[in-house]
Parts: sequence; C-alpha cells; structure tokens
Amino acid sequence: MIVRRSFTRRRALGAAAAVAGSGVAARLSQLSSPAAEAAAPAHHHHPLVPGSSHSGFAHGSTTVDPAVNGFDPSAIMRDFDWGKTRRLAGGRVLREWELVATDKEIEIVPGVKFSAWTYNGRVPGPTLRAREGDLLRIHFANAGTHPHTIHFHGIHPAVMDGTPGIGEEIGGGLIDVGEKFTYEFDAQPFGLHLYHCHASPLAGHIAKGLYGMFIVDPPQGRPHADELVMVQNAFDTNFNDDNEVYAVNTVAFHFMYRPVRVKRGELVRIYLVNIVELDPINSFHIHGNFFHRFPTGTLLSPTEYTDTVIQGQGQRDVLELRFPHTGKYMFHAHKSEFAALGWMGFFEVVE
Ligand SMILES: [Cu+2]
Repeated sequence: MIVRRSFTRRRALGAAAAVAGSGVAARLSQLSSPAAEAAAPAHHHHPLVPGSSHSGFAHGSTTVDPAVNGFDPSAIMRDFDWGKTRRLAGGRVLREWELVATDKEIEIVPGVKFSAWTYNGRVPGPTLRAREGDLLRIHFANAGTHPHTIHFHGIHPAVMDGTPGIGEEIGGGLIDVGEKFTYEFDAQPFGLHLYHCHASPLAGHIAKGLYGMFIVDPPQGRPHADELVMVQNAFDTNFNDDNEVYAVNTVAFHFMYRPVRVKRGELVRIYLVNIVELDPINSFHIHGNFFHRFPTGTLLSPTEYTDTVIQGQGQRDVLELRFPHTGKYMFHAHKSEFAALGWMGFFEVVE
C-alpha cells in the first residue's frame, strides 16, 4: 500500500523521492537540488553558490515559456502602465485604466500549474504609474467567478477604498461577478504603493494572484534610471496554508535563466514589494553591491545603505544602486528557504 503524505515544503523537499506522486515536489527537486539541501538539517553548506557541485541549475531545466502564461516576468520588470491620459481644464492630468478580474491557469515553475485569479490576465497585475496630484480613474470589471475588489494603498475617500461593506451606496464595496465599478481618487502621496483585492477571506484572494504595484512619482520626478519592478510573491500550490513556490514576478527561478541585464555605472532603481501570504517576512539581498534604501519611496533621501532589506507583507522599498563592476551577481531572499524554493536570480552587469 502506498501511503501518500501531503506535500509540505518543510518536511517533504528533503525527501522528494518519497512524494513522487506530487508533481510539485518532483519538479522542484528536479529544478533545484538546493531546495532539498535547504530542507535537510544535516547539510550546512551554502545552498546558493552558483556553479558549485551542489547547484542543480545547470541540468537543462529552464524557465516557463512566456507564451504559456501570456506574460513574461522579464517584461513585467520594465513594464510601467501610465494609463490613458488627457489634460483636464485647469491643466491637471487625468489617467484612466481598465482592470478586469479573470480566473486563469498559470505556470509558476515549468510543469507546475496554478489556478490563479488575475487582474488583466497577469500576475502580478499591471504596474500602474502616475504623478502626484494626477486624477486617477480605474474602471474595474469583475469577469471572475467570485466577488472581488481593488483596494489601493494611498490616501483617498473611504468609498473608494475597495473594502467590502464600504461605499456600497455608490456601487462600491464588494464587486459581484459580472459587475463593474470605477475607483476615482487623487494620486497621493508620492511613493511606492500597491493594490490588491480585499474580498474575504483576504489571504485567499491575495494568494490567488490579485495584486499589483502602484507607483506615484514625486511632482519633480526622480533622477533618470533603469527602473525595475520586483513583486515578491509565492504560491500555495496544494492549499495546505503553506507556500511551496516563491518568486519575483511569479515564475520561480526565472531570473536564474534570464538574468536582469544592467549597465555598469548606470543608476538602477528597484521598486520592491512583498505581497507574500502565509509567511511573516520576506527579504531581498544582493551580492557584491550595496544600495540606498528609500522606505515606501515617500522621502527623497535614503535612510539606509545596505545590501539586504527585510519586508513584511505589504511593505515596499525603492532601492537605488550603481554596479561598479561587470559580471553576474545573485539577488535572492536572504530567507534561504524561500531562495531555495524559487526566489533567486542573477543580475548581469555589462559595459
Ligand atoms: Cu478577490
């Protein structure tokens, strides 16, 4: 008789062979021998050393074909949606977006599917970007199979908050299947924010993929830079209230195979958000470089010069750096367990 134990990342990855019935375990162990190492307490070597004999990445595995999902984590990194704009009488800029919630199966590791709920068919949703003081209208349509909302971080009237039970008198609050609502508010304050569904159970709706980045630029803008979007996310593939797959922009290990190419000496600005459910913290660490940290992006001077940042859920930071040397540098969660389960990648610094 075959006893099938449920697949949990903490106990099963170290013995992936014992759970061969689980596609996730099999795929992850195939992709990543460091995962197995991280889960095995007897091992003490660093699981993240690229090219070491313990690294499983050079064995022909690759990332998910972007054509499968209809979105590409690399493209998302430099994709900013400024909306449809027009100038109002008085000179103010109006920005408008259409966001549609849909159910969609996505692939988060080659061979591992996840039944997601999405904004506009992608996880994370589009990175909405505005300038402080703009008037914003987000036309939301719920084409999914559950009631949803869009809850924006920022400063706005209660009825525009996307919270169930609030704003129902004007058609807001929870937006039923087939219903629509337009959120309208001013872009403020400048900084790095986010949006996500606020239907309950909240953890369930966020974990399914209904979130995205919301950037408000300061009125005077920020210095020109190569700007990168990094949404730290994770997936509970078997609904056991524990994540099995971690990533930046959804596809585990994607940036191991498609390094983020940047220019030596050029200013790089990273918009970093943690939206991971079910874990209290996440983190970002870069090898061989240091960055300036602007918490929430709401002040124009950095508060820290470091190489690691810890974030709770919903926390975000703007990070700025210049790479003085060419070459490949890892970035990964300095929560090694998450790194081993997909949250790691490379910068490739070129002349
Ligand atoms: Cu929802």
